[in-house]
Amino acid sequence: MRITLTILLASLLVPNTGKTAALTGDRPNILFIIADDQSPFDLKVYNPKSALQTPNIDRLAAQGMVIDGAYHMGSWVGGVCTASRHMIMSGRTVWHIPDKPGRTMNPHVNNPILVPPGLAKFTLPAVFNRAGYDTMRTCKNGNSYADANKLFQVRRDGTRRGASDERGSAWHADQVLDYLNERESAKDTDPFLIYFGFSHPHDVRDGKPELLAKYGAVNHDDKTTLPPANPKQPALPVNYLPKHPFDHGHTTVRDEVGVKGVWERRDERTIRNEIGRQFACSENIDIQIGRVLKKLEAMGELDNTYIFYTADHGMAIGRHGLQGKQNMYDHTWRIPFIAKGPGIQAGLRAKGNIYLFDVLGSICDLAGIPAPATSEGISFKPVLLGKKETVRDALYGVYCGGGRPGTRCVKQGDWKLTKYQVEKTGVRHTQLFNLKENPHEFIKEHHDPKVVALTGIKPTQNQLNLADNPKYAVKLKEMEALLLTEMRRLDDPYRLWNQPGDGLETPKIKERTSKKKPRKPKNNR
Ligand SMILES: [Ca+2]
Ligand SMILES: [Ca+2]
Repeated sequence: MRITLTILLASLLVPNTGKTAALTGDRPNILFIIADDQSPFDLKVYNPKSALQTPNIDRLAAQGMVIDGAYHMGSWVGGVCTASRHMIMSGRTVWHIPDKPGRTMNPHVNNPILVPPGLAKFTLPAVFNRAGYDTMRTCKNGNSYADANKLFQVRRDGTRRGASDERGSAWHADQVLDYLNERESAKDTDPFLIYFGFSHPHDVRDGKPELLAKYGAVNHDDKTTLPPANPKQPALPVNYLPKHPFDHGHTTVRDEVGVKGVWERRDERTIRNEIGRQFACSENIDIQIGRVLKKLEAMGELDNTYIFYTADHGMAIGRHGLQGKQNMYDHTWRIPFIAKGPGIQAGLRAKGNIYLFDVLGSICDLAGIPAPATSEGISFKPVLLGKKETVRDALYGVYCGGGRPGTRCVKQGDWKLTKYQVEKTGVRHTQLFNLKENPHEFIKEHHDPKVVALTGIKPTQNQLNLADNPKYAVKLKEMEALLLTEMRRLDDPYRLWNQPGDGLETPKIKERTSKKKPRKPKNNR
C-alpha cells in the first residue's frame, strides 16, 4: 500500500514532460500563422476581385472556415504592432496590456489592477509550456511583447523583409521546417504550438523579382521619380482617395510620410506599384505557408493540427487617402482570420465578432487547457465548431498614437460610428456608416468625378457618412451611447468632446523607452 502510494505520489510529482500517452493522447497541435500588416481586403477570400493569388491560404479557407468579423482592438502608439502583439500574447484588452519596458503610451501600464505585474508568466508560450506542449516561434524582432516571446522553448526570430530567400519570408519558413525536421529525427511526439510569424508584407515591401514581375511592380527607392506605370499592376483600391480630407490624428507618422517607395505620395502610379509590391510579398508568404503545410502532411500531423492564419492589423495603402495602419476604417481595423482543424467544418463562414485577444482563450479551449485567469478573451471555439455565429454584439476600436484623444469607433450590427478628436489641430469629426449599404465606408470625396474616373467606382447616393443626416439622428445617438458604454467598460482613459468627463484625470504618457544620446547639433556654430 505504502509503495503504491509512493509511486502514485511520485507520478504526480514528475514534471509534466508530455511524454505519457494519457497526456499526449490526441492533443491537437497548433500552428498560428501571422502576417505583419495585411488588410483582409487584399485576400480573395474577403475580396474576390483582388488580384492577389494565395492558393494555399484559399485552400486553408476551403478546408476550414473564414471569419468575416475579426478585429484587432487598436493601439495607443504609432507602432500598432506593439499593442496588437501584446493583446495576442496575453489575451487582454487594449487598455489592460503592458507597453515596451520604460514606456507609458498606455497610461495604465503602472496600475497593477489593470495591468497585472508579471503578466508574461500567463501568456501564450508560458501557458502551453506548462501544459506540456513543445513551443516554437519565428517572427520579426521588435514592436512586440519581448518578455512573452522569450518564453518559447525554441525561438528563431529575425526581421526578414528582403527580396531574397535568405533575407525574406522563406527564412521564417526555413526555421519552422528545421524545427519540424529536428522533431522528426528525435521522434518527438509531444504536441506542439508553433507561432509562425512573417516580417512581411510590412514595408519595406521588397518583393522577389519573379513575383514583382507578376504584379507589374518594382522595388522603388528613388524619391525623385515615380515608379513606372504597368498594366499588370493591381487596380486602385475601391475606396482609394488622393488625400484624406481631414487630420485623422497622425498625419506625420512614418507610415503616412516616410515609407520607402511611397513617402507622402498618393498618386495612382505610386499606389498601384506599392500594392503590387504588397501582393508580391503576400504571395511569397502564401508559398512559404505551402511548404510548411506540405511538411506537416508528410509527417502525418496535418489532420491533428489547428491552423490559424491572420495578421496583426490591416493596412490602408491608398484606401481613404491613407497609407498606414493608424486609422479605424475597416480596411485597417479588420484582420483576416482563417481557421482549419479537427471539428471545423470545411467551407464554413461566420461573422464571429472576434478580436485577436480572443485567440489565447480559444486555443486553450481547443487544446483542453484552462485559459489563464488574466485572459479577458472570449473563446470562439463554438463559432469554429459551427455552434454559434458570434461571440459578442458590439465591437470597440481605438487609435490614439498621435493626436489625442484620437480616434474611437464602435460597431453593432450593420452600424459603425467613428469619432476623431485631435486637440492640437482642433479636429472634431464624426462618421456614421451603414456597413451593409456602404461596406467600403465611402465618404463624399469618393463621389468626386475625378476620383470616380480613377477608380471606376461610382458610389450610390446613400453611400456616404450619415452622421449629419437628420434621418439617422436616433441611430447616431444610440451609437454614441454605445461608444461611451464601451469606453467605460474597457477603461479607456480618455473622453471625447461630447462625452461626460467622468472625473478622469488627464492621462500621463511617456514616449521614450530608453535614454537616447543627446542629438548632435545640426551645425557647429
Ligand atoms: Ca504590423
Ligand atoms: Ca518534446
